[in-house]
Amino acid sequence: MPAQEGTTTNTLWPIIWTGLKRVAIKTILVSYPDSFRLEEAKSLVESADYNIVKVFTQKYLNHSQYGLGAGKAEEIRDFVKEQNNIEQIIVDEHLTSKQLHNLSKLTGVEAIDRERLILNIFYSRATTVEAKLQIELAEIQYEMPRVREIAKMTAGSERAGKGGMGEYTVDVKFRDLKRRMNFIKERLVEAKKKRDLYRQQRTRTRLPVVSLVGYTSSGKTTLFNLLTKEDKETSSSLFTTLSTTTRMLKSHDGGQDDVLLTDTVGFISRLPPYMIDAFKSTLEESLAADLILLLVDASEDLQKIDIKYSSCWDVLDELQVDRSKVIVVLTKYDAVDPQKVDEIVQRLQLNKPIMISSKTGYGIHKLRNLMFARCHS
Ligand SMILES: Nc1nc2c(ncn2[C@@H]2O[C@H](COP(=O)(O)OP(=O)(O)OP(=O)(O)O)[C@@H](O)[C@H]2O)c(=O)[nH]1
Ligand SMILES: [Mg+2]
Repeated sequence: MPAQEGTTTNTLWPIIWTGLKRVAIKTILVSYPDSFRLEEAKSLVESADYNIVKVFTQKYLNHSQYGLGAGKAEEIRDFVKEQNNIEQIIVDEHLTSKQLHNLSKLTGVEAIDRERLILNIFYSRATTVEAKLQIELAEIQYEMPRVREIAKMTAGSERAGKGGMGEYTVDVKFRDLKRRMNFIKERLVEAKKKRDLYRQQRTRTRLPVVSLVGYTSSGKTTLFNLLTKEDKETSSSLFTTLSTTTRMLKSHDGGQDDVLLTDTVGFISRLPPYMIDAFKSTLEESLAADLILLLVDASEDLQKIDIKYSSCWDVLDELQVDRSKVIVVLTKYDAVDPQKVDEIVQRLQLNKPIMISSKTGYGIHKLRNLMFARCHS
């Protein structure tokens, strides 16, 4: 591929380079009445640094015209008019371009869906070149089916070849996206080769690898920092970590029995397959470990724990992880009502529950010993 391909993004893909404005955009959130979905949607919006002015809920977000029902859409239009400062509507579901366009037209403000919101968070958080490429790939996969849809909607109103979305322009845009996608895929393959090489070198030194995986915000990086004395960013926002970090973990008796510890991107429910796909190489690296610690935030309520736990297994199964390599670790023990522990253990059907607190150090010594024992057995 010619070198300048990597720099064409500016005109081809303006959203990526515009990124997120750091000023809090005044937003309306439309989500479901069920508390898990609603709370998670709120956390996502807050993680993107948007300011939620009002929340509207709807049992179904699959109505053909706007996603939400026409009555609710009109209610939102009236609210936007009345407030006069709303800049954006976020709908907590996958919507088509047509539905977003209709909603935007009705209310007079930009409308985005859950996937665009997650992509925005990913993009604002990505720090490595590889993570940025993975996100751009997901972004292209999100956008490609929409190019033709938008073209259909604007057909007749713009002339072909004049910068509108005529047939010719659509073909050009489609071809550009495809070319960019292939270019990114090649770059990602190169990056993967490099990482494979590092991994082979590590294999030669025969150091076992332990990976921390789990739902976003389950406490992976906090535990990683505690064990490796690193200072990686942690926060209550979702998707704080988007790339993989590996560090050596020294055994107490020094030298031979060291292991490598890996921290990586977190999971979330209702993540479309193309997004899992985009992060596949990052995740595969972690999942090729000798031991996988699946972290579960035990401080939350049972329903949340349940949903998040099964979402994690969905991703692990999708990536064909060997279940016998996985050990479940309940985190944030300091914030759990001790009476609740039994209920969690029962609900998740755990055999030998491991509980830790990275805050107080509870259970950390035991976990360390278990890791070393499993890796060197
Ligand atoms: N009370 C308590 N809070 C914790 C503990 N471990 C982590 N946290 C908090 O949980 C939040 C998320 O922690 P992170 O370590 O960033 O979680 P993560 O799994 O790396 O999250 P992502 O990178 O977004 O996937 C932070 O606010 C931490 O301070 C713990 O043992 N006890
Ligand atoms: Mg993290």
